[in-house]
Amino acid sequence: MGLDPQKTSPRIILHLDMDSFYASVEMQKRPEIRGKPVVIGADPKYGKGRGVVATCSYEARAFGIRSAMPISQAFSLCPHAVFLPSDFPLYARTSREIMTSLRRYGFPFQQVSIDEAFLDLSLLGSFSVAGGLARELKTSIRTTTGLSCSVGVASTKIVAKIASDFQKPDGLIVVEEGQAASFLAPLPVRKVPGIGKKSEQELNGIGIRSIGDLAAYDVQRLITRFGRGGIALHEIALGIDDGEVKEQDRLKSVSRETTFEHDTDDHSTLIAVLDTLIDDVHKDLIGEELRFRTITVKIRYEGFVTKTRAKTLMHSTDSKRTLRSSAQDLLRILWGGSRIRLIGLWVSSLEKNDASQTTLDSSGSQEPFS
Ligand code: DCP
Ligand code: MG
Repeated sequence: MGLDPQKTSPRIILHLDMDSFYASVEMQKRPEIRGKPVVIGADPKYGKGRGVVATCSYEARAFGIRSAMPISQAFSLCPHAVFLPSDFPLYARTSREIMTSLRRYGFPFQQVSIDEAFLDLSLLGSFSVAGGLARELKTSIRTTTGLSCSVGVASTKIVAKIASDFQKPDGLIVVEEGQAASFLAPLPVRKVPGIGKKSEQELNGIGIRSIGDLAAYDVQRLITRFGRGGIALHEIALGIDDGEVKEQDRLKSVSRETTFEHDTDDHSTLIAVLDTLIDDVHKDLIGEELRFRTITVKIRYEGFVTKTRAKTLMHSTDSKRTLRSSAQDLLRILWGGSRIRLIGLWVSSLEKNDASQTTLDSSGSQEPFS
């Protein structure tokens, strides 16, 4: 059997997503916290801490703790959980190790976040062979890193992503071509990537609860309601999506964003969360040995209106002080005092650091809390 794809061969896309990634890396490093509720994020300060949960172990999820929840709420849900700050350089190193091992298989590869990636396995020609490779990948990642992941295999990227999420943790779901619509139909619309709480409510409001309801809904009425996005929604529900697996330039930008569980206009919360984003982005930069020249702040208001503002420096730097003052300036310029749903920070125009260029204030050593 040759590996040449025939015209009739199905597309076979694999999506892999690490389970409770930061928390699992910490549990791997510290055997004494395995099996416990572990929460990664801001310091809870016995319930008075600001900032949010980055992620938590599945044991912590049993208490209702979730990513992006205020850390104070996580503390009240489970005060005896193990609370740990993020160690980005460690997660970035682990991620690089996993992504390098996935790349080595030689299939078209696209990393989409620190812990998830797509592979285009169409050349394998069959879903059962692809399922076998998926099992092999999972075993290999577990052997080399001790971590578990969940994998979805399907004929489109979106269905593969929904499938990888279907049986977390340590899941493996293969949705063969032709089964996508029936796999999707019973799932709540919220499972579609990009459908958040607000869109879910709006869809529920017109009687659409499951992806099957969405597939059966009159497309013209969806267009009237959601504009061109209505067509895309309808196609996703039918399992139609021709998005390709594209290799991306990992060095284009480093970013972080936080969605608030409840929209907020509290200035000190915004500053505290921006500070966490600054810390996280900066740790990533240092971990990756990168300097930046452009800083961008993004805010999303209630109702999905999103604004961004960027600043480009004369020279590249890895200075945390410069990152903080620029980000705070940009937030000041952008924010009109209204309630905010999401805040994001990214740096771009990146270049590899060269030790001789390190600026005096770049290591953060003069900053007591960095
Ligand atoms: N992350 C974060 N803040 C968020 C969401 C995620 O800092 N609001 C970080 C921590 C996660 C990592 O990104 O470990 C990967 O995000 P995932 O959405 O894949 O979440 P997890 O891997 O933690 O859990 P899951 O098992 O649900 O994939
Ligand atoms: Mg994950």
